[in-house]
Amino acid sequence: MNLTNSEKLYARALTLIPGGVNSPVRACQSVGADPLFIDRAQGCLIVDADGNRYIDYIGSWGPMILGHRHPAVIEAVTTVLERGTSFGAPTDLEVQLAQMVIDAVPSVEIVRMVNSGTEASMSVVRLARGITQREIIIKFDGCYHGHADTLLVAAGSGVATLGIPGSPGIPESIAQHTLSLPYNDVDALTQAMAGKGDSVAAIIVEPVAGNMGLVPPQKGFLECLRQVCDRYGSILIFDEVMTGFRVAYGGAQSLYGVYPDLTCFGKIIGGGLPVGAYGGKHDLMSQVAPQGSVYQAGTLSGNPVAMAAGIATLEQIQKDGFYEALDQKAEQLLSGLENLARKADMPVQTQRVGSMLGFFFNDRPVHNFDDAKTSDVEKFSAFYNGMRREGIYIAPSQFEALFVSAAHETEHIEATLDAAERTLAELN
Ligand code: HOZ
Repeated sequence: MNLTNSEKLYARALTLIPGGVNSPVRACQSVGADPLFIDRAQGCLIVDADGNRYIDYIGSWGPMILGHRHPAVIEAVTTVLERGTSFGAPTDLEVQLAQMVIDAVPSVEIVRMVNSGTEASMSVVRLARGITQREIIIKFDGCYHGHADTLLVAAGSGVATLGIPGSPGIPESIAQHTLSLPYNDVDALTQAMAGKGDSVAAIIVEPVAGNMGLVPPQKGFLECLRQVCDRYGSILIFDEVMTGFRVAYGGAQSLYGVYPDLTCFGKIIGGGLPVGAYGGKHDLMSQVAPQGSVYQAGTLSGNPVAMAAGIATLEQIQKDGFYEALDQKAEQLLSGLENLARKADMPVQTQRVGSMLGFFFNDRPVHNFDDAKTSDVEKFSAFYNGMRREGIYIAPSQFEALFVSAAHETEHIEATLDAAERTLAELN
């Protein structure tokens, strides 16, 4: 039997890399497929190692809001390469990106650059515990904040996709300080805070949940988080790794008008290179070393190549009308999918915040992780595989979001809807 290049690479990768991949979801295990190995991408198109072209709705899991290889990003990266790739010392570029993040995000007065979203959320949790001298962290079922020990409890994304409750290797003495509550459940939250609020260092939340599929906050949920944190002296952390600069230039906090004490960033601010960041009010962030005593460091933090890609990306997306145009494309896709599902008599739940979409094979509304888990994952697998055969590249998990980029044009969305129509017809 002739193997494809992706199959050959995967077979080799399996002998060299755990599970053949460097991040679990991309192994495509839960949809019963092998991963595609990617050769290159341009705009909203991604090309695998066998030369097959796909319309890409993963967008590197969020960063590629401009599409792949946007000329401004490529030029910025190429220019900075003439200066060097890493100095382990401050540069003008990190000052420039910090200024842009602070100007964009209402609650951020000062910001520290790191290398990933995981690093950002791990660092804010340490900071919150250091400031409050408390241990308990509240998170929400199905929210994913990276793979730091404290936060890998009842998590979304790969943990949800693989259907595992947590991870071996996290000592009970650490996990016991993390309390996970149902998303969008104001009663559970107020009750938990009434019992333990005085010991809660921080509440961390994805203001729009994007790691259990896409689940928007219901009216009053984010407001309630703010209220209980103020009442009990706990720190409110928004994990805007996905939503920052995605659902609006100022992130979900500017969209909903609820402002956290600390915010985590990643994805878009690196323009496709590895960047994370965390920031907030001066009085809290001044506790970070070397100004304060809460330690956090990194050789590649503020890396000039990554900073240049982030700056170039933010310069493009702050242009007038950028988000309006992007949201229109996402709405065209979402309403098209809704119509097709109705026509095919297929029960689906669709949700959208800006250019992030959720598409659940479920006949009931999805407001939290328990709801998301009642989705028909077998139907999703069949849909994923059908769409992939049609040349449409969506996340290989019911518990991830779809991302539309500025490079998706009407013709791409129409082609996607044609593919979805054929695929849904096959599912019936
Ligand atoms: N956990 C991320 C998605 N929510 C990244 C998955 C990957 O890169 O494979």
